[in-house]
Amino acid sequence: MLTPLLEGVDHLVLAGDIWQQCKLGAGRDLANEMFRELRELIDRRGIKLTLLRGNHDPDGGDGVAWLADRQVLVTHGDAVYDDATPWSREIGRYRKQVQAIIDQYAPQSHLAAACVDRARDIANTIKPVPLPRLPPPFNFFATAFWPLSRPFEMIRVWAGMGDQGLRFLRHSGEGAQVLVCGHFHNAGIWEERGFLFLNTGAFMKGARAWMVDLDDLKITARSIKRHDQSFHPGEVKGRWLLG
Ligand SMILES: [Mn+2]
Repeated sequence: MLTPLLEGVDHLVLAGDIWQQCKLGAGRDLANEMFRELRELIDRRGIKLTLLRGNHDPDGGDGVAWLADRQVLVTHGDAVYDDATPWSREIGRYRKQVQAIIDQYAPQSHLAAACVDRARDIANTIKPVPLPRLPPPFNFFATAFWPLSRPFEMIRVWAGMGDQGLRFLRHSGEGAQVLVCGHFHNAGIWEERGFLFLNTGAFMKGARAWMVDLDDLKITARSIKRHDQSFHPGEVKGRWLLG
């Protein structure tokens, strides 16, 4: 299904939160099989693969990829906020530990590499709190609305993450002009005074999935469209010349 997206690609960066299921109980075998298949597909085509880690798979992969002479910074996105996932169900329970991690990295917060390590440490600290087992649609409401601050945090971050991404790029981007990440499930383009933040959204119900093409001269953001049982590069959302 993903093959059409690999057309003409020589280096693929996957920005995290993709192999969590390989370690979880339910569906683990299928997830491992799919992940192996994906890597084979990429390998067979001679594509260089960079796997970045995300907050759901913090143990594997690098935290950042620098591209186009360090003009472009790619990272999962949980480094963008000091506390990584402010909407997380568990964050209230771990507030003290999370603050200690933030304080520990504060002197290096102007470095992207330190911010992604901070995000990894937070992801490894916060342990999932099991939800009560409820029949649908109650399970959805429990996921989305418990604790009660969660939907408000989600909306605050969802609405504010564009500006926050640009702040992160200016403060921690080490001179990069472009930040590409996912994590927030909100595909879009944010630009300010020569800085560009692209969010590729998410492959999940209710979210849009985008991809970003980079060549020697330009960077292109486009949607991903599904048809004929496979995913294809879609409409161009924006294109910029690199300096
Ligand atoms: Mn994430």
